[in-house]
Amino acid sequence: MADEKRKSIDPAVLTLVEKAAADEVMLCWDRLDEQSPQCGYGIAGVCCRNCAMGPCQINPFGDAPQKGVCGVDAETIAARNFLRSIAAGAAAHSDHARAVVEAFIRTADGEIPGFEIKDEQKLLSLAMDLGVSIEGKDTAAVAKEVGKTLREQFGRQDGELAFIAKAPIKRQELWRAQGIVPRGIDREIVECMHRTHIGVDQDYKNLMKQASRTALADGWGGSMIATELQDVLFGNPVPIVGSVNLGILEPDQVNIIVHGHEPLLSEMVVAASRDKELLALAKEKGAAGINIGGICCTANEILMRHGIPVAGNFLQQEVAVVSGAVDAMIVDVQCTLQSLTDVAGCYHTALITTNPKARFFGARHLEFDEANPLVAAREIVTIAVENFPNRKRKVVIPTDNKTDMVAGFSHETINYILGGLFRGSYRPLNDNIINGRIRGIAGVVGCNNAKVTHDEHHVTLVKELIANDVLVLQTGCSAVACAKEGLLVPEAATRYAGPGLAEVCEAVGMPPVLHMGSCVDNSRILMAATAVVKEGGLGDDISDLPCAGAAPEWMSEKALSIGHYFVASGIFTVFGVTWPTLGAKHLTEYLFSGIEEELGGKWAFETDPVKTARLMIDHIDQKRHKLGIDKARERVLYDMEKRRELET
Ligand code: BF8
Repeated sequence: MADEKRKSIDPAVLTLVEKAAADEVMLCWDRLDEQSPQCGYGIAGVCCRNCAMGPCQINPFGDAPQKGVCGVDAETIAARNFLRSIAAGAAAHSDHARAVVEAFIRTADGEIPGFEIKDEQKLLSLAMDLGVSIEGKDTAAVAKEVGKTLREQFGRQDGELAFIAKAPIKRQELWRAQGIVPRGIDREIVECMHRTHIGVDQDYKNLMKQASRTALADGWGGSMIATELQDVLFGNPVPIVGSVNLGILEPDQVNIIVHGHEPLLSEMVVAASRDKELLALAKEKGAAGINIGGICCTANEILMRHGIPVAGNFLQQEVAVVSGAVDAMIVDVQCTLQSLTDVAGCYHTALITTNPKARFFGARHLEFDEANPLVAAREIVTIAVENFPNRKRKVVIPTDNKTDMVAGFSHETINYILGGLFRGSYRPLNDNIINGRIRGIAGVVGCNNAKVTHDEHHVTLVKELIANDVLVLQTGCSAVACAKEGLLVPEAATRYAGPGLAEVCEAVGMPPVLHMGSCVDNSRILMAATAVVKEGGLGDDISDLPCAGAAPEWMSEKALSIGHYFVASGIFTVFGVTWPTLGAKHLTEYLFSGIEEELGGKWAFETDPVKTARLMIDHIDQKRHKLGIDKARERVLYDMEKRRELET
């Protein structure tokens, strides 16, 4: 990119991009330049390399070739590729969930020192959801049975995943009628791989049915299991103030960045960083203290539960190291760039991998032993502390770039904030949607992508939505982008929100943009939507709600799985940057339109964030019209009688 400013809207990133250039360090934007122009067949989703007669490519402009060696056409190739991506995304979330379940069972067995059941209330409600009897059992026994029941969800061969029953009844019936209720998490993922092998499923609509079933196994399966059990283990999040961006790095302290997705080790690293002996060691090495910061979803997890600052989102991982102030970066799984080894090699940063599933050639590997997590965490912190005196290049910390934010809005917390401690309820939210102060709800989630200006699309889209009275729920890197812009504090309501949304936010003291956690926590958005349906007055299915979803800077296969479980749950979902089936006309038309008749939700693709907001708002308005609440947008104070009228 010729214009450096096109790389990011974040001044902290631009400062360090400049430093990287001066230090002759290559970043992802440089590699994108090297890779450009990228393969058009790959971009359009019509390259097949599923057998050794290929790779075969179909000309998306209708000229030859139109068939692969086996006779496959563009529709089948793109549908298979799309399905394989969803399988990979669902696998990533669900394998994370498996690790959580295993740690949960071991915690219940008392095998992991330092871990305990922090939220007994949530454990009991989980037990009730799963039909686990609590009669005469202590917490550990209930936890063990809950853990085992959830572990079985992975290997089930038939029946229905347990959390399907949490969805609105009408949605469950629709899934059954469509034959897309997931049976077992692993089974659905394996079936994706089978169906996409050469010579198996050749019907794009049938392939999309499996896409829906697998994505649902993620959203209402793996991701939901991870969220629920992490809440029980580490505590259900409640609103907490934190700070965000690279200005959180401290020049005179040992800086440790935890990066990745599994909060198990990071929880212990946080504990170790407060250890008196290690703090004394830090002092001995000339440091004023030990500072922990997070990147990617691990950041969201430890922010929500401990208020640990967030250093940045996906595209900030390299530049964090370029600051020269990161003494150790600890990575586990997902969204960790292989280039970190090269970048860390240019500075003094110790790059430490911790998960046997994700080792980096050239990085130090320190396996996280669950049986003794504090030992591994102490070792990691010690490495960082001892590395502090080795800072060899100029340290540049964009100290001005640090913003306050509020995180930790679980769907239970929204209930409490809006309804009050003794009458927790979604009623006030529903009422404010019905009376038009809140026009609708949007889930804006997902990644950064080096192909578009970092954070710009998230921030522009979310500002546009809240200005139009749409309450925004966020997770993942999107939440971090908007937090840096100052949208995740209550004051943002007065500054950026439309009058109706601002009025509601000011009345309850909440931001117009609610941080709901990491990417597995998109399951919280499903639960919030379900709670709104169950509260009544806004239809009887998620697809009736004035709501929409978006991932304007997506890049990962996990994002595709999330998007598809939003669609299969009845939500209109818009993705930006690029769309992976554009070379297959019929499949694309089906995903953008025909699928709505079956699922009540559909996809859209739009690269302009303002137009994306318009699509979402139009959809919200259509749903309001169908519910007969579109007229309620004039601001009127309703008495109880009028309110009852609206609900009938
Ligand atoms: O799972 S939003 S870049 S960090 S994939 Fe990755 Fe995308 Fe960020 Fe978390 Ni989610």
